[in-house]
Amino acid sequence: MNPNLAVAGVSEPSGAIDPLQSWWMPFTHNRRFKSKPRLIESAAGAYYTLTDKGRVFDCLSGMWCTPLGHSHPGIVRAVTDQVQRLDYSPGFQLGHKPAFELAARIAALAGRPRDRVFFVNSGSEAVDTALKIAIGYHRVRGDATRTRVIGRERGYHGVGLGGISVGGIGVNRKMFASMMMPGVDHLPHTYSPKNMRFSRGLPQWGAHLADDLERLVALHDASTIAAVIVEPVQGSTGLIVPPRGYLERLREICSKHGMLLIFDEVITGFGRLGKPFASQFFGVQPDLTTFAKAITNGVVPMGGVVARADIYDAFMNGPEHVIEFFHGYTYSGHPLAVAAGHASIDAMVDERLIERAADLAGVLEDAVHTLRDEPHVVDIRNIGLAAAVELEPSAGQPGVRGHRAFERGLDEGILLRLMGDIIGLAPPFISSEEEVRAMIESVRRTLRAIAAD
Ligand code: PXG
Repeated sequence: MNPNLAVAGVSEPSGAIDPLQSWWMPFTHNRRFKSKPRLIESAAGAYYTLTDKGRVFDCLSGMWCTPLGHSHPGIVRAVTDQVQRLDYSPGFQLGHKPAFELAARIAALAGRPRDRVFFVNSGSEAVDTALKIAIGYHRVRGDATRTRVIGRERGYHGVGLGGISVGGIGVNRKMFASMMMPGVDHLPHTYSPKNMRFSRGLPQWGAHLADDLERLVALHDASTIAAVIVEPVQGSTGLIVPPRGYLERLREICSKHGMLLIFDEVITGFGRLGKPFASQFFGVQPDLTTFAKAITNGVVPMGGVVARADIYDAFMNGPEHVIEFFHGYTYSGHPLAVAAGHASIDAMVDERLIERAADLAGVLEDAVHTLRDEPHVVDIRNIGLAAAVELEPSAGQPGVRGHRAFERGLDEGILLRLMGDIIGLAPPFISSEEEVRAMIESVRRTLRAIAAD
């Protein structure tokens, strides 16, 4: 047994159980990881410290969660104070004031102060909650045949049963085909290398792909469709940036046919595009918005759904003694998450970090596109403070080149997030311009090194 991993107080004979084996890790090649573990010791600001590699720059802000940097003092203080005052508070039939205030602040930040916020604990729960709100909304208005939801190919909406049904990633779905929500259909994804390789920001080509929604309406009839769910920018499948005009067109078609538009803003929410929400960046207002991750800077799990005020109102028509929406989680509005949420918004506002993300976006765009002629690079795309560098897969071995880049990146002082052979970059908002440029130079050295190996 690795002594560093020993579970304190467990009196197993030495070597009987290696705790490394005990955790069945999420979205991980468990055997590969356990044969060569990568362990994180600590984090501060824009850096992690790994057990055997030292300090590395956090190129994806902790899976998009930690734009304000690790151990932000304001958040640490807020959570520490809160745990001493009120550590847990039931959220059914009771509430604590800061949770209501956080809901109001989030709606205000979204530029829609009358909207309502339903709290959950993760992006997956936010998506399943939004789907229930959408279907429930039509039902309470007497439009109960509207039960279908339209998702999109290459969409990632978490791993709940609703989320994988509307999601468009084959490997996340095939094992669970029998558990899928019925009646779901998918729009085509918008990625077309031929028409948009090396675009800076929004690709010019592809708005017409939104018209496929009219085809699905003709096929299923609008009277059977409750909602359309998309990520404004598809994150997990390699930062697929929407074509100019595409989201506007989806909005038009949804409004025309009485279908709700859901934006899954789990990664774009709270500043990644240089505006609080992607809906503000694009000037396209959805009816429901999911969020998670950066609301608490990743410190305590939290997610939620922002719902248009009249959607909430539609649920409020029944008798007052009846619960209007039979849905919720033990930890909805958890006091520690709420405290972290307030402190994160305080930091974003006081330190002007969303504006800073907007400023850094141009630095990242200019720097990342200089990688165009580096070995194996087949595309580069960017939006806001996020970018992707797509590598040509090794013949017959998808993902292998990406993994080599990950490993080599650690030697270059960067913790990369690889989505197969696509390098995702979304540095913390607190990064300096020099750190963003240095990150790209480290990626360059990494690409050259793996090409020379
Ligand atoms: N919706 C979207 C758009 C997401 O990106 C989820 C829902 C699910 O959130 P939870 O909290 O249930 O995991 C996500 C999660 C990556 C990466 O590397 C992205 C996610 C998770 C982990 C890694 O891009 N997105």
